[in-house]
Amino acid sequence: MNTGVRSRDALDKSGKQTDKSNRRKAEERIKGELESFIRKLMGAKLIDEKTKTLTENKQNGSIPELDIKLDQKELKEICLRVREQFMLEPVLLKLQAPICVLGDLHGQFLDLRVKMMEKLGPPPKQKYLFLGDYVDRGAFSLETVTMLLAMKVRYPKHIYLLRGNHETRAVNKMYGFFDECKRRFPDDKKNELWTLYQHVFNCMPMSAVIGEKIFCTHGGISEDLLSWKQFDRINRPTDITDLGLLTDLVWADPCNETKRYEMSPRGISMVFGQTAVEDFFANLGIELIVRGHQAVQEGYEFSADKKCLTIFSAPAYCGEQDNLAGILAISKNLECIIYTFKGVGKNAATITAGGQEKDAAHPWHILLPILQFHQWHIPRQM
Ligand SMILES: [Mn+2]
Repeated sequence: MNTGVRSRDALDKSGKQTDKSNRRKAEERIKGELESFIRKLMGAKLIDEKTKTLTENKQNGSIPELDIKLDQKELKEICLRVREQFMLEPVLLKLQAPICVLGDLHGQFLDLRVKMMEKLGPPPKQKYLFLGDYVDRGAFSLETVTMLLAMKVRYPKHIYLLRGNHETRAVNKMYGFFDECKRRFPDDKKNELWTLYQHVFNCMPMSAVIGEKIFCTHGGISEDLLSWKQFDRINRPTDITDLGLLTDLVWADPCNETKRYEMSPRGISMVFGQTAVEDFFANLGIELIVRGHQAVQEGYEFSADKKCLTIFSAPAYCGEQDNLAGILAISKNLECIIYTFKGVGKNAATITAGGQEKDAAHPWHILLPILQFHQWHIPRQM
């Protein structure tokens, strides 16, 4: 026997073992870091006494602040990791219920966290699908999108994030996210952080099918979408331009005055009517479309003879409207329940004014009751 070879074998083996255990240690460390990042955000509070009792939205030129600091390095690490995670998943997700579906959030971080996550339970307690539009308009785009991205890396099977039209370079440069990154990281002269988020957005999945019956996307259906196989031909990373399938998936709206498809008054993409929806259902075996993209007063709204449901999850949108937020909970047998919530802002002020001194630091906790309850069944074909 050649002892030299044998000892080399032994070395290789123990080398591999060390590799494995190092990798395991590194994975555990990353998990721990992600969990502490999520904990930090789940515990964040507003620091400005004035804004706390008003609303988390920008008001009279004052921008509210949280009592936590975001570390640029940490954000970058989460972006790089979640980008890999998105690339491991298909562009069209196939998901199973039970699952909670949320629509547009638009940087309303406290509404998301306090009214929704704390009520329903964060992942992995609950499985979530988000329909996009995490950033822009609200004061906390960075917290909103990054908390969800961190949850995606840590609990990839319990949270799924679709892309909205605001998860595109051209849109979030204009409507708040770019300015927020600049304001909060003024030393980042080349906008590296903002650019890195665009790389993440360019890898996000576009749509999902739940239980083979419920089609979920940010905007709507497309005249060009005739087969699921089309999703396999979408190569990521990709930006979204102003024409075609990807554009419709994040920009289209339902319209009760239209039968099939017509040009959208938005000046981009199309509106779709009931016949278009029925053709889509017949062609692809779908029984319900769930989408976000429009600020609806009750937090949810049906169109196309209840075949299309809009879910909007930013209550008191921009601090200017008094709309409710909606959440769709889908049970294992595809029973759908819509919950609606008020925001943490103006209503919280009313309650604290009523003398709830003890809860003043968290005025929203006492405003949790479900305001409305709706339930209907999707007719399942046997
Ligand atoms: Mn939108």
